[in-house]
Order: sequence, then C-alpha cells, then structure tokens
Amino acid sequence: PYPHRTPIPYTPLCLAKAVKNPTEVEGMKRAHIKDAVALCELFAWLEKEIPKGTVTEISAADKAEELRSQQKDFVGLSFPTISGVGPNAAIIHYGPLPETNRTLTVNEVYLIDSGAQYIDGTTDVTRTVHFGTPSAYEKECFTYVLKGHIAVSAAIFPNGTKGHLLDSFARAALWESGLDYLHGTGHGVGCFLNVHEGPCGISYKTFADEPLEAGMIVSDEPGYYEEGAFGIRVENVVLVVPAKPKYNYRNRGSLTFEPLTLVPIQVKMMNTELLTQKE
Ligand SMILES: [Mn+2]
Repeated sequence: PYPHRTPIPYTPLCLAKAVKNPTEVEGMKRAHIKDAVALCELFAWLEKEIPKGTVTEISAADKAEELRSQQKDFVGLSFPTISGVGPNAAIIHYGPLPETNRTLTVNEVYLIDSGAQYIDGTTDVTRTVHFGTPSAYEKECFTYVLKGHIAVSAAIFPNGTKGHLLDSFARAALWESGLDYLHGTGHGVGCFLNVHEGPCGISYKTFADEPLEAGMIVSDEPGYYEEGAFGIRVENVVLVVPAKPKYNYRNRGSLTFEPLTLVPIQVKMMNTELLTQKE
C-alpha cells in the first residue's frame, strides 16, 4: 500500500533518480525474474503444506524469505512481509505478530505482500490466493480489483500526465459496484534503493506528484478489504515505457506500462465472466 507522506519539495537529484537508466532497468528485470521464481516455489510449497494445518502467517512469511535468500545477489527483504489470512488480510498494513498469527487453511483467502533487495534491483509484489474454493463474493471482489489493476497496467496516456490522474482507472470497476479501498494505487520503486521512492506515484492525493516519464518504475496495487472477513490486493511493479497509439496529438507522445513482476495471478480467484475480451 501507498505510504502516507508529507509534501516536502523534491530535489533535482530525486527527480533524476526516479528515471532509471538502461542498466538499472535491466537489473530490475533480472531481480523480478529471480523474485518470481522464489514466490512460485513458495506457492507450490503452500499448496502442499497448508492441508497439513502446520503453516501460519509467520511461517509462510519466513518461508518466502528463505526461498528469496537462495536467489543470486539477495541482500534482504525490501520491507516487513505482510502475510495475512482471512480477517487479518483485511488490515491494510498488517504484519503478523505471535499474538495475531493465524493458521492458513483451505477455507480462507491468503494475502502476501512482500519484496526483496537484490544487488541488481528491488521487488514489491502482492498476490491474493485461495487454496480451497473461494466464495462467489470473494471472486467477484477479486475480479473488480484485477480489472482495476489491468486498467492501470494497460493504460495509454499522454506525456506529462501525473500519476494521480490514473488513480481512478484502478477504482472504476470497484466504484461501479459501490466498493473502494482506502489507500493509494501505486508508489515509485527504487533500484536497489527505497521500495517506496518519490516523487512519482499513483494516488488520489494530488500533492507532490511529478508527471510520469519513461524509465520511471511504480507499483500498481489496487485492493479491496472486507473488514472481519477477507482482504484482496493485486500488485505488480511496472515500468513506464513509450507507447505508440494510432495518432499523436500535438506531438505530445504517449506512455504506457510494462509489467516487471512475473508472478502468476491465481485464475481460481477470477470470475472470468466479469472480464472483457481485452482484459
Ligand atoms: Mn507496494
């Protein structure tokens, strides 16, 4: 989720740092391949272990760290892992503690928001999965979140567009059903630097938000949280890249996003009837 921040003026250094050079972009891509391998291993392990009733929010987070640490040039986690099942997943900045730690079962939705620092790049990814059969309502909500995630990720917008203008793209499907989430949609991501990096972002807040530029890297992470029941978030890290739509009004040029995160999104959570052909 997007951190709260105070409107401090950004330095030219910060603005330059936000636009990644080709070496940094390559490094970020490599880091995301390694990170996806680790998370795929985690989900395969969870699928085997959860039915035994021995996996908890804390042990799942620890396993994720162990698997990431086996990847080349792993340095550490990029932030404390958010690992929540059932009602705990509805707490947006939840981190499991011994006194709140729940056991993962095949009956509840599991949300894990985690990332790592590798010497070549920084990752931040959220997946929401079910190891049994999700309810129709959980699938419906998940699909609205996914539609918002896709809407941002596939958006084409003119050069000079500020991230906050894309925030409602992420919410439109939820809003249409009277739902919403109470955090921003995306934050800048550093390259082997802060996982929450200014100045760019995608938020309903309009202050201190620089226009998106090719080479910037941000997260795309809409969610939905049903208090006391379940939480959903789908997060990829995406790279701002030039786009070539049919026309080029006033030679402004256009931008879109390329996903860097490669972790699969669980199809079981989707109600594909709610998706369009393009989605
Ligand atoms: Mn994030």
